[in-house]
Amino acid sequence: MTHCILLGAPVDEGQRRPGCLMGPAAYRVAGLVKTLEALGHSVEDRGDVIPAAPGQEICDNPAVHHLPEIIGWTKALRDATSAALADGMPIILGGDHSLALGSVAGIASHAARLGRPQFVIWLDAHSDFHSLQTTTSGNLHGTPMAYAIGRPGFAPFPDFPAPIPGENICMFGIRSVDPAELAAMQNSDVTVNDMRVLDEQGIAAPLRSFLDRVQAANGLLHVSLDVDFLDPSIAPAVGTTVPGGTTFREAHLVMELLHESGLVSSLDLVELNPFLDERGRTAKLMVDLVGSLMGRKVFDRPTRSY
Ligand code: NNH
Ligand code: MN
Ligand code: MN
Ligand code: MN
Repeated sequence: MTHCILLGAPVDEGQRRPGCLMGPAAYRVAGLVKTLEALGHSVEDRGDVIPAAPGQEICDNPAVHHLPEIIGWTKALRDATSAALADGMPIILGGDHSLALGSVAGIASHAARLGRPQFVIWLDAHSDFHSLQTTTSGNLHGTPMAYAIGRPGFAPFPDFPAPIPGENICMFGIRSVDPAELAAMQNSDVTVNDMRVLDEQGIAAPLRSFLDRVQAANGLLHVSLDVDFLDPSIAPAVGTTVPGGTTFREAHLVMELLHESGLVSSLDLVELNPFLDERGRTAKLMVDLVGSLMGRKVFDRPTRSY
């Protein structure tokens, strides 16, 4: 059984649709603690992280907004996440995806301390691969993967502790990539399972081949789940809806396979905007997906030997 550590990350400044700051409260209201406890896990809710005081950081791309605030969140979430990893499995309750600038930094520094390779599975409609120079929206939720891989162009941020090699990063659900992100990704070893791959091969085969690699490397695995990974027809509570997302069963299957792998060591839940929800259905779906990730199933199956 797992000791789950909840870290609220009410980050709203990484995009322009106010409401993600209500995400941590919505997960608590939707029964996240009960769901985890019913599966036999222990839960410690450390409350909402307090961001570090914003400094005077600037960058030369005028589109970028709320840079000092996001740097403040990055430092605080990095430290809170890496501290939590010493005691259990952090579950970061977002908050927009810019929170992953901090959570993934904390996770990478913990892995470096242990001397184990860090892997990341990015479940998202978007690749979030912009540097501060290439973002045209200026929304910093579009940047955490580029920071984690060690792309140049993050000078005002603290140095990323131990950049994650591209071959340790695998994306699923991708269907909206800006030209500058595409160029940078094509220059990297990141595995991009876009929706076309999932249409043709299903989600299980590419996921299993990635999990086999994590297992073979004795890696730690961080899961970053963006609400817009899901099709907006089942998950409307997100500012950046993109049609053609994953179905209810595809999403649960990912979570079930991740559970069976036994490899997951940390989780981000990001981009939930409860102000855009319909009677809490998106919050509840996200909590149910965490249930599948943490072992809820209808039938017991022999665990695949990863
Ligand atoms: N690529 C776009 C941008 O940088 C969209 C990013 N939006 C997201 N990412 N929701 O997950 O603005
Ligand atoms: Mn995202
Ligand atoms: Mn997204
Ligand atoms: Mn988004």
